[in-house]
Amino acid sequence: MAKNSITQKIIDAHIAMETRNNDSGRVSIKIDQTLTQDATGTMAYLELEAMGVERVATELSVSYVDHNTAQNGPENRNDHLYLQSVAAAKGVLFSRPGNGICHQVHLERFGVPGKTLLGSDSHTPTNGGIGMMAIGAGGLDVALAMAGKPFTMAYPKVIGVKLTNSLPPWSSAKDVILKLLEILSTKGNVGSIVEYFGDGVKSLSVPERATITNMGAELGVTTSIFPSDEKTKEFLEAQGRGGDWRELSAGPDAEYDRVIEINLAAVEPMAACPSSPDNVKRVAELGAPTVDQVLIGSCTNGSFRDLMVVADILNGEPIAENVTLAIAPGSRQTLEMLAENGALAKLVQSGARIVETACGPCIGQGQSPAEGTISVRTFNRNFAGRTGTKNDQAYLVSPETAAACAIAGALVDPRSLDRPSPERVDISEFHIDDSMFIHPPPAGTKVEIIRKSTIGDPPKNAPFPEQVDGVVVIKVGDKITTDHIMPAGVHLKLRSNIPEYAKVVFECFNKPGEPSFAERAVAVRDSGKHGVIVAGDSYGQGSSREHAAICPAYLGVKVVVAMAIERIHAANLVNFGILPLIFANPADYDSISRDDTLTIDNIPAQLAEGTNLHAALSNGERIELTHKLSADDVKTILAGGKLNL
Ligand code: MIC
Ligand code: SF4
Repeated sequence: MAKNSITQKIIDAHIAMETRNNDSGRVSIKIDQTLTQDATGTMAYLELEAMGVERVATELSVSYVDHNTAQNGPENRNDHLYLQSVAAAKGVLFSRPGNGICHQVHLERFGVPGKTLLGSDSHTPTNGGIGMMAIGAGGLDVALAMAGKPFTMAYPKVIGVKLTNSLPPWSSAKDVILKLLEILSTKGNVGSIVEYFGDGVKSLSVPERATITNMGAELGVTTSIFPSDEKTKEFLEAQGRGGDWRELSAGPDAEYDRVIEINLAAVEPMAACPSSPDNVKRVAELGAPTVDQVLIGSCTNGSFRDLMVVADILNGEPIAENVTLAIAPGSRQTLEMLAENGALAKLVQSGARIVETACGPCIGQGQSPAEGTISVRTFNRNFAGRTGTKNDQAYLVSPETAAACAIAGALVDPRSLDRPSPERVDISEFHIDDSMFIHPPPAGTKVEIIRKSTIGDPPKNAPFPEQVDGVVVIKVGDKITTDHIMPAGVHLKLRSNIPEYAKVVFECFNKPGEPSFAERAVAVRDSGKHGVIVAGDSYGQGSSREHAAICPAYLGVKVVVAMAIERIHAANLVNFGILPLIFANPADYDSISRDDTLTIDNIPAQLAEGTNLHAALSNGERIELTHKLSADDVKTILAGGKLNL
């Protein structure tokens, strides 16, 4: 327990009564606010409906439409209509398409220091920048929170990150989180919360802090959180919400499980190189390769501060002939303010293509790079293929570096531009216009929920079998992300249609002329056996998309065996009745191949007995598997998932 940390204070204020004195290593907390986005939200509200919930029980629940806004075909708009109508029916505030990316808009308009927020998106920790305990989860867990149920997580270890001094010109918040990713990497941090402290904190504005907590998701931690101080007060006052401010900081005697110190003054422009957010190098050492594309925006770097810096650096100067530059402002507030103060004109003068205030290219909705070219992005993820191009080379950088690359046409350190550093953006009044939110009508009002033909029901799952007669349908390596399991991009519009979406599970591993993963899994299922996925370390990194569990479950997968499974994905597997198991002896990973059998008998008895299970392989060898399931998780799995419960 990290005494007197911010984490501890928020947990103490939110601990659900029934979990007091429970030393299971888990804690359940009351959730004050929830957020959903359209790509995970349709399932979340279908699940809410399936649970028979009349009206949400939170202080505030917001449904954003920001992911699927391209509307190629009717599916996206069908989803929007469903989301808008179900929000009205269930008492949820609806943020219309065009209003901006959920995390940034929530920070601007609703984030409150000291409160808890559960969101069906892995970058929900963005609001940790304002001092919230903001956690990403699967849609079903968010639906349960909307229904008023507490959220259960591993009792967190707290990693204290001490920031000292202030950033030099040309370095910014993005470089700080890239530095931390270099230190902590994307794996091995499950169950921790990162808490920032030290005299360097006060040099960062709330949107800068939010860049850091946003990309903290890539560490695989539960969330990241900053104190709430004078800077937080200034931000809330500038958003016309001064009344939401309260001071929140760790005590001087706060205890952390581990402390890392970052001297901000020594932070240089950094880049996450292909194809992992923790493949971090200093931009200066990359040798200035030619760049084909620069993309600026996303929930990491789409703030007013970030785009003002970009406008200041570009200053209307034409971008290099060999690059294209696209900018997606993070919110309508930001776009309106850029339009009003003339910065937007400067960006357009430079040749920037302004795209919608939405996730857009970050989730592979357009702007895929050309083959074999370098794409420089201010986003948070560069997993292979996420851009929509095979063998892509995406580099993640700060807005300062991105702007410099657009001018130079190469991946350069912005300090090499040899020009005055951008001015600091301090703002005392944001443009407030909440007209793109739709408030739900009073409880009891009759609302018709609009369900077009592309909106299916969450699939039904049978109770878990007594014995797993498993067949290994796929064996994958380390750091498999949910983008590998359930690709987004052009398939994103299938999120409300499980039978169709399930066809592309593990698409990136399919080989031409061979049966796909989905076909192999269905063949196993139809033969009366059970699908098994075998994986290496850190399985299920990245997105909170529960489709990475729902679709495999739909195809008959019953067990995932890995060296380690990431938090949100492990919870999603449980929620949809898939047993997440870990090799007790990591060397056993080498004794299993695709198409082998894996038999586990007496599952209920073995799960009741403890954390070790015995399994038999095709060659008769017996191996030991372990799990980290709570008694409730076991109950959920045996029932065939949470909806069955
Ligand atoms: C992402 O950045 O991968 C997403 C798209 O925002 C996901 C959610 C999703 O898959 O819908 C996330 O981060 O959780
Ligand atoms: Fe949207 Fe990208 Fe942020 Fe995910 S990471 S919420 S896709 S902007």
